[in-house]
Amino acid sequence: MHDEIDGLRLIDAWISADEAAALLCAIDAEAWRADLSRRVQHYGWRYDYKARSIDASMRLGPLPPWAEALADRVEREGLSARPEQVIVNEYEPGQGIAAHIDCVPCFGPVVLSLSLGSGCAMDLRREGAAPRAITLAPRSLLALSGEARLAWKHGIAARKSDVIDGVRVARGRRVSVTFRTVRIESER
Ligand SMILES: O=C(O)CCC(=O)C(=O)O
Repeated sequence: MHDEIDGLRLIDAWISADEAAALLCAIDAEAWRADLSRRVQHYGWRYDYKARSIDASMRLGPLPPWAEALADRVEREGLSARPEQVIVNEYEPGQGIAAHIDCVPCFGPVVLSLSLGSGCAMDLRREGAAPRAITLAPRSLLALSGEARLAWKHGIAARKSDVIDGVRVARGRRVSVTFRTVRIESER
């Protein structure tokens, strides 16, 4: 558990440098969607950002082999029930993601995010609490459950550098791989 936020767990070096390089290669060989301000890939289930919904028509098919292998590992290590949906986000320096709570009726109780490429600072905000920032190091796995999943918003500021332990660190290209279980309409 993280010192300050219930349900926040950050596992450094969850994968090796070789695994990270191979994953980036596999991801870059896939097609990117460019309909947001950043490029994304969706697997397992498509997610509608505007409607904030998932229904049975949005099933895309099985995860690609590299994502299946990671989902196996997540399940084996007891980090979450087996993830069924993966979103890959690409952030060039200067790009971020608005503070949000992942759709509660769409996704299960644990959200996981693997960082590839560059690290970055992630901001966490909850009404009535002081904002926090955590450092997502390359190859780290962030697990959000409990209050960290349901009560705290997480986001990444759109900027080109972060101050980490008092030192300004330039961002490079970061690719995150998020894993979720899905709660579809017919199962609610
Ligand atoms: O890039 C990340 O680590 C977070 C991604 C995220 O919050 C999302 O896809 O909803």
